Amino acid sequence: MEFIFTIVATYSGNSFSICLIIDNLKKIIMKALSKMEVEEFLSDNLKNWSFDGNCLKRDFKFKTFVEAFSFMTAIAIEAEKIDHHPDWSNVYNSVRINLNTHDAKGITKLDFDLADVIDRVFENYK
Ligand code: H2B
Repeated sequence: MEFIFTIVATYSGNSFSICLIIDNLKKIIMKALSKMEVEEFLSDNLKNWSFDGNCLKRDFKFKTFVEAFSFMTAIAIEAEKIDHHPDWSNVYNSVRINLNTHDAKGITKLDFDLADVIDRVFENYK
């Protein structure tokens, strides 16, 4: 549906739309990885994340609510840059993050990239 909206935007002269079409196509075509591929990548590269068969998961704890919220804000800025966004929840000083690629209905490289970004951001809060 979003893809169709993007095509409509192209014909109405939006100069960013060709990039958006390519991005959306990439996400639609992008194949979800198998359970084994995901588990293998996690154990080799993202040791702090787990996989429940649906999402990559990690829980984070902070000293205060403000630190937790600041962490989320920093991630939000990075997520916008790569146009890939976490599913998350915050309760006081804890943040629970779930990652998957909605468009591909599974885990893709984008989720590994975002998990890596999140781990790097977290380094500043340890
Ligand atoms: N984030 C995640 N986690 N999965 C997606 O499929 C996704 C996203 N799609 N962020 C993006 C935005 C898409 O809806 C836009 C149009 O690029």
